[in-house]
Amino acid sequence: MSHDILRRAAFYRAAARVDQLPADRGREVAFAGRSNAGKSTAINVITKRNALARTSKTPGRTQQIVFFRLDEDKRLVDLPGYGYARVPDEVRRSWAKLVESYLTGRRSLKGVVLLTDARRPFTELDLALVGWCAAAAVPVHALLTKSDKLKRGQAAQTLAKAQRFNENTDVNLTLQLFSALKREGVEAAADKVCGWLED
Ligand SMILES: Nc1nc2c(ncn2[C@@H]2O[C@H](COP(=O)(O)OP(=O)(O)OP(=O)(O)O)[C@@H](O)[C@H]2O)c(=O)[nH]1
Ligand SMILES: [Mg+2]
Repeated sequence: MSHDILRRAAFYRAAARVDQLPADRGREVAFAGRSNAGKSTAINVITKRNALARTSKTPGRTQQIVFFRLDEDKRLVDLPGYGYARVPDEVRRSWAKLVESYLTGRRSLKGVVLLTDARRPFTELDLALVGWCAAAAVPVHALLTKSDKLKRGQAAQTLAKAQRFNENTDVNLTLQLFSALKREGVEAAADKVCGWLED
């Protein structure tokens, strides 16, 4: 599958409130996950545009939904991270409101890429997010990320365990190992994203 369209990504807009979202038409794919899981890094390696999405060593910084435009009616979306302990309750509540209403009310949203750390995948908040997606009938593709931090055998075990876990839930999500650092699984992830964008 050609991934050319991903290379055209350019910053489009940021929204801190639902009324700031761009027009809900065309097709978009969103990246979600805990703070520091590697959402922005994944967007950069998948688009092969190194400085596109801002990455940081300080988790919990981005509290906005950031839109990248691919063409007239296709977009990638960087969702604000969650699960960062040192965030005031008020910020946490406004995060939940923004992300839940985006996920459940967005007609152009065709799929969510969920970044979850391969060393401790599927935290409670990850599962809450998967639940919102399931309620909205939005498919989820999980990237078990930072797989470079695991030995090969451990990574394979983690994947198998996550697959078994997935078979025992009613939400159906697909999953794979991913490492932005070692460029593992980048093509497979880009295939998934392009498939959703093209339908
Ligand atoms: N080892 C390793 N580190 C990674 C990988 N992907 C991202 N990181 C690092 O993880 C940190 C966080 O990455 P970001 O892409 O900024 O994470 P984020 O999910 O966008 O974080 P927020 O915007 O705060 O929610 C950075 O220091 C990255 O360099 C990976 O595959 N392997
Ligand atoms: Mg980020």
